[in-house]
Amino acid sequence: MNHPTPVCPSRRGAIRALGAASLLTLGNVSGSRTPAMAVTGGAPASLPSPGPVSPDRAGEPSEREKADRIREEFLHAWQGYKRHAWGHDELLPVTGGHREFFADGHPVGLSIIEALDTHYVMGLDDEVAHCTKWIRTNLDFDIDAGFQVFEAVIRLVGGLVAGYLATGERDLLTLCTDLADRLLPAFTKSPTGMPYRHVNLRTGAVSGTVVPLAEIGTSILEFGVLSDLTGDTRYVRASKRALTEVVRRRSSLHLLGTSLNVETGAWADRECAGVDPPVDSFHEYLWGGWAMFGDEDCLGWFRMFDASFKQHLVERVDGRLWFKHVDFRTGELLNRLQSSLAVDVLSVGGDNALAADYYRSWTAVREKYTVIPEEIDYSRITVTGPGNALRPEYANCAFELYWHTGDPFYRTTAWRHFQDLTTHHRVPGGYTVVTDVTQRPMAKGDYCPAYVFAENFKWLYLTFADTDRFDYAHGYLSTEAKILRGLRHPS
Ligand code: DMJ
Repeated sequence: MNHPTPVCPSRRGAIRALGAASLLTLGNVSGSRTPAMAVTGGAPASLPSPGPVSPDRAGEPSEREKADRIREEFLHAWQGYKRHAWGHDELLPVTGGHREFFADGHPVGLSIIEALDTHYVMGLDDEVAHCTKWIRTNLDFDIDAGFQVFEAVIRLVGGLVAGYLATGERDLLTLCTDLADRLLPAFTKSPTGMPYRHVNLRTGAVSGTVVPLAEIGTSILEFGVLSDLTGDTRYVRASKRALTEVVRRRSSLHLLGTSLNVETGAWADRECAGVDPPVDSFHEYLWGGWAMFGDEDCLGWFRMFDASFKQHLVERVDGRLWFKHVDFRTGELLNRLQSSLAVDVLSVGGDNALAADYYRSWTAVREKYTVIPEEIDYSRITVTGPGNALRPEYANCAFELYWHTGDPFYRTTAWRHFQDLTTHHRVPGGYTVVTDVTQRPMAKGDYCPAYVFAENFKWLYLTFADTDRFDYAHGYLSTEAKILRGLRHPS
């Protein structure tokens, strides 16, 4: 990767792995994310130091002012949640309603948990206190309902761990451990060790035997940190076994299908989705296993798939980089669909020209449609999924590439993205999804996914703020933007 404007000469490769989400329908928000499939770094990842705040240009807010604007808009979204949906999982910002994400009738305050470390890095200490009080008073995972394991790990386990790291509140860690213990049967009851899709938090009953790879293999960061904090290795061992079982089922091309039957271990399809959901964050967490815990197996696997992606999936159309879908056994082309959730396929493994190229491909899509649609056919950049479920991946990618390279292009495009976000997703009650980016005015839906409080505004804020609450040199964030390493507590 080029380093056009290195902010800090000591910067070197290695940024955290990234993620992306799976379901492409609005309001159905499961998923995982995508890694940069190129490795150059040898050591565990670290974020480079922040650069100096750039001077004002004529008519342009300073970087600090931009960070403040982003925080204001985060608070606009948050006030909507507090006003209309407090204690429920998610806000319906147009009608002022709410919905539960995991199980009807069983709120777990998902948006509150998602927001914890965002409040902290933004210096919103009263909100942190308000949230932790609600959690201490109300949260109880003894719930007789099936929870989706992947989502519970990245959002709830990750959120509580990050909240604990931000606040030091033991209750958060205790609740997190209780939840993880309730999720473990999904792994331990499986004959292969690859987790079932759902587990009943009270009874431990499991269900969902055909599981996409992102849902099988996106837990080593959260469970690994939990094992480190508690000294209980059951969590990280469960995650590592699941990864191992997937990797050993690769084809002779060193490619993977999309979903496995976790009881029989058989592939459920022949499609290699590559960097797209619902596989994406499986690869991201291979890098994460190395970057956070120094796991050499994870690094080797990441490199193996990286090489295979470059050999079998990469293609360029009109100079733009994309990743095609192929039969994972033969390499035969299946389609040229690409999910916007893959936009943060970037520099997980260090300097990576592919990561920068891919961001530029999606920047071209953003420039064409203003708001990036959920899915395109990249052969002619036509829209196949017209909505945008307030996706955070473009901002995620801009943050990573900015701190990786210091190239002001990423701040410029991130700011443009933020402005479009406020233009097209903002409503009086907060922020909401767009259902068709090709219409003018854009058609809006009525839904604010909880990940908005974890991701969109945090990525943008960290891109412009030079906060002393985050260690830009060593920080590491999960696929759900949970800060699992690098929260600082300046006196
Ligand atoms: C979030 O839950 C996370 O980013 C996850 O990895 C994928 N899907 C959504 C965002 O689109």
